[in-house]
Amino acid sequence: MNPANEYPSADGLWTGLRLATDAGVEAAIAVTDGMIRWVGARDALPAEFASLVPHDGGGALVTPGLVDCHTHLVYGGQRANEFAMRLAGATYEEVAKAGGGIVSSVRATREADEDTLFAEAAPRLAQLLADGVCAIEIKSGYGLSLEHERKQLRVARRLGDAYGVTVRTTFLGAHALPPEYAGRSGDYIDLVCDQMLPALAAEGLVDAVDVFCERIAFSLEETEQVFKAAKALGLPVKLHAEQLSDMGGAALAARYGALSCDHIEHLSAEGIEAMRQSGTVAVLLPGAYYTLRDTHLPPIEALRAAGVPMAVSTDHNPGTSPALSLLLMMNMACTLFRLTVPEALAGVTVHAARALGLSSTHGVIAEGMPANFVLWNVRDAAELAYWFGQRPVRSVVRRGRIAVGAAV
Ligand code: DI6
Ligand code: FE
Repeated sequence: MNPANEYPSADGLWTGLRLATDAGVEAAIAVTDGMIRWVGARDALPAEFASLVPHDGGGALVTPGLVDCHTHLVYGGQRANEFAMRLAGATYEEVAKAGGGIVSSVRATREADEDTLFAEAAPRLAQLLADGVCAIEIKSGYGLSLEHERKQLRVARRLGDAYGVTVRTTFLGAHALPPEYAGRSGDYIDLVCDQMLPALAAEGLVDAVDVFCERIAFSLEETEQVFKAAKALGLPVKLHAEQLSDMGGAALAARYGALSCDHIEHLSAEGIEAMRQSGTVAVLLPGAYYTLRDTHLPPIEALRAAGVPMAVSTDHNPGTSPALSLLLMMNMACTLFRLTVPEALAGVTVHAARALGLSSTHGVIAEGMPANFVLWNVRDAAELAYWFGQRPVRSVVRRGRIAVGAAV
């Protein structure tokens, strides 16, 4: 299956557009060889682009292609049973301690072969893409052995090829302690650092390295050991930091120049200052906050005051965020976290791209960048966050191809 082969070229002159930043003026975008050659007010279009094949945007609002910068999209099975347990009163930590949680997805992922994992993840990816996603991060972390982590990362790469979407793979071998290492956390981290990560990096399967730094996962010292191994291989790091408690993970990650710190409900003032200094993106994950019925808000006002860029992502995973709509996450980021609409839009575009090290190719509509943009059937950019359960996509141009919507 390779749907990307079917997408028509987006080369040509796109007119009848309104930019979210300047919606009162008709805008145009010139695309050749899949690249944006020019963007601006239609009236100012250079003559050299006037004869390109026309694409009529019909007055649509246009935004950069969305970027989902934190997902655990590839896994076996699902965990609706835990949803029921939580409804009956169990907490996430209690579910994990009862043998559920991440480890139950590890069992199902290990049992599934590569084709099965691909077939299960593909419709989930298709849902996200239908919302205008043009780049996505996919983490490993449900294999927890070289063989099974490799399987997940290979599926992530295959999904990118099949759907013509930019996929950044993140190695999250330090997600949970596999059952066969019970009581031997140090030995497992040695395996992650000395064998799994170097082997998978050598196979070109790792774009970044992540750790779940938490009471129910790995300590600060273990996190630093993984970061050192990543740095030795020249790989950028990111961190699941301060989700359930303040472990000091964000400050550590910032010392290693992390691309992002994610979750951060319990982020301290020191953590914010360290992230500000290192230019680390704060990735907000309202789907997990909502699912876990968390009440401890991330320190949005302090992040805003410090000028730390805030991204918004689905955190799609079978346990704490079975979310398949980045637009819904924009809504939740506004409603639950009190982001403004422009902040939420920047959170799923320019800042999300930065959280993946993709600032030169994604997150903005600019000359010289690959054509990744979305046409929306809305009057006002606020509608992208206002509706929920609505998908006002008119067309998605992804990697220079019209991936969603009729050719116009
Ligand atoms: N934080 C999360 O949100 C996911 N992993 C993590 O470290 C949850 C993963 C799961 O419950 O399966
Ligand atoms: Fe996560």
